Amino acid sequence: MDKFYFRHQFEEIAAKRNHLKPVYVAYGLMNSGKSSLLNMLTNNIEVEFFKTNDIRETTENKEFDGERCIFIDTPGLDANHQDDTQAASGVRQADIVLFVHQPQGELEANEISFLQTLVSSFGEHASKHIVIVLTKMDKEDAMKIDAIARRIGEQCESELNFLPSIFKVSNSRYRAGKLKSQEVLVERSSIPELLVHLESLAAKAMSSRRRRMQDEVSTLLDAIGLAEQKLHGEKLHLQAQISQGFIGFNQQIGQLRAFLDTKASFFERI
Ligand SMILES: Nc1nc2c(ncn2[C@@H]2O[C@H](COP(=O)(O)OP(=O)(O)O)[C@@H](O)[C@H]2O)c(=O)[nH]1
Ligand SMILES: [Mg+2]
Repeated sequence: MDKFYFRHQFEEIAAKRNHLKPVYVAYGLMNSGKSSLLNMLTNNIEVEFFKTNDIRETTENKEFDGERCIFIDTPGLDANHQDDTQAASGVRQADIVLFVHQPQGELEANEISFLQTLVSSFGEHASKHIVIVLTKMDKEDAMKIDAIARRIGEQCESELNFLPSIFKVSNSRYRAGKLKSQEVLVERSSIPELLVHLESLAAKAMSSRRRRMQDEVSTLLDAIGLAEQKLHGEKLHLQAQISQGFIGFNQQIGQLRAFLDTKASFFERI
């Protein structure tokens, strides 16, 4: 940890202060339906804003600056570990995280480990900031999806000590409903329900953001204090080493001086 690290940390915290709107970030495995979900939530129904079916070529996040909120799409968690670390560093920008999962089964190990990062980042208020969204409910039997949702709830509770809200949605059904003006499909997609929940979270997001930033700043100041102490210790150690190194040198100089004095007195006597 050097001064560049600390400066970067401060800049990340400061960047968040600049967003005046709540920031939603979608995370999840590749192909889980993140980009499709964000297109629905941002009302990009006919023409997609977030590219779906994307072959993961870049690790860049993509941002939609809406009237009242900002939505950020991320590339996906499973390509390689390096990118997961990068994704995790973006967690600071998020007020609300949509953790997207396609319900073929329960949460996988790398999903749990990323959720762990998220839960620790939000601390005791994690449930107000992280929403688990199960997509593609049109593809599976409702009973099966209910069972998976229950299992995921258990995994979060037992492995992360975290009780999330879990929504089951269908992006395709919502899209079809909107395009054909079929309200029944729209309702049955459960996206409207999710939107209401997200709005209620956004209302509280700004005050939480202030509290989180204060926590982050004090954690950072503590880390700087520790680094300062460590440097001070290293300085004392170096000083001791240097003076230790001089002992031999001083002895040699002393011997030389004594020798020269003897020689000088010898010459004086001549
Ligand atoms: N049947 C169905 N397919 C979906 C749904 N959401 C996304 N998909 C499809 O799943 C694939 C991956 O979606 P995408 O949004 O690109 O996933 P991402 O990699 O997580 O961003 C695409 O072919 C989407 O059309 C859904 O709710 N139902
Ligand atoms: Mg995508």
